[in-house]
Amino acid sequence: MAEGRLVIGTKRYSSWSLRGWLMVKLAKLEVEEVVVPLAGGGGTEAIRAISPNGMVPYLEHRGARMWESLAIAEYCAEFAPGLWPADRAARAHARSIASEMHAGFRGLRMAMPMNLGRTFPGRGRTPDALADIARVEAIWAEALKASGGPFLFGRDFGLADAMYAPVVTRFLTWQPDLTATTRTYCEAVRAHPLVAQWYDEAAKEPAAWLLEKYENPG
Ligand SMILES: N[C@@H](CCC(=O)N[C@@H](CS)C(=O)NCC(=O)O)C(=O)O
Repeated sequence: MAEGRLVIGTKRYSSWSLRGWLMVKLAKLEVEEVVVPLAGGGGTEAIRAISPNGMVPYLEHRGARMWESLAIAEYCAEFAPGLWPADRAARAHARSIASEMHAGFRGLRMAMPMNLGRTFPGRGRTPDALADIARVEAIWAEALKASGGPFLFGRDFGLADAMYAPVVTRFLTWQPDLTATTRTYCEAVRAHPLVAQWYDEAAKEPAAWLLEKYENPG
């Protein structure tokens, strides 16, 4: 029986929802999934009516209420501590890059929004986006070198990977020039069963949920 609910937005577009959903699935929390189609441009009325900050993901579980994906990450790690690396220094590293994702990369997010159903090769390459991509590639290369991959902190897909999974989808959609290390990591993330499930479910969303601004970006 469900012990709460996870409220998320349109799977095709909602990058933060993907993060929260992956975390909750990885921790195996039993919650009902509530998908609210994004209105576009923020301020979706149905989300504001449910979530304290008017945003998704929003999680309720056994009397706890959480918004902000890092709060959801830490809650999930209470149930599944292995979602952060076991080694203390690696764990500090994982939390640092997860926080860096949460706080930054605005240039990338603005120029290359998530759209799981389209490809826009060669587009969106603003200077800010390219600078963010260079930093993301450096972050991934450092973690993968230390861990040996295929995921950022080793064999298992963890919370740091969940934080960066929407960046992988952006790279697959917008196809900037990437190093071989980045491309290999993107393939590993795309092939993860939960990421594949999210893509499959996104492809089944109704056409009425499509938003012009993401389907035909300027
Ligand atoms: N800082 C938040 C960001 C959440 C966020 O920006 N979510 C977007 C969807 S990807 C949202 O809910 N926007 C409101 C809307 O589109 O109505 C987090 O870490 O979860």
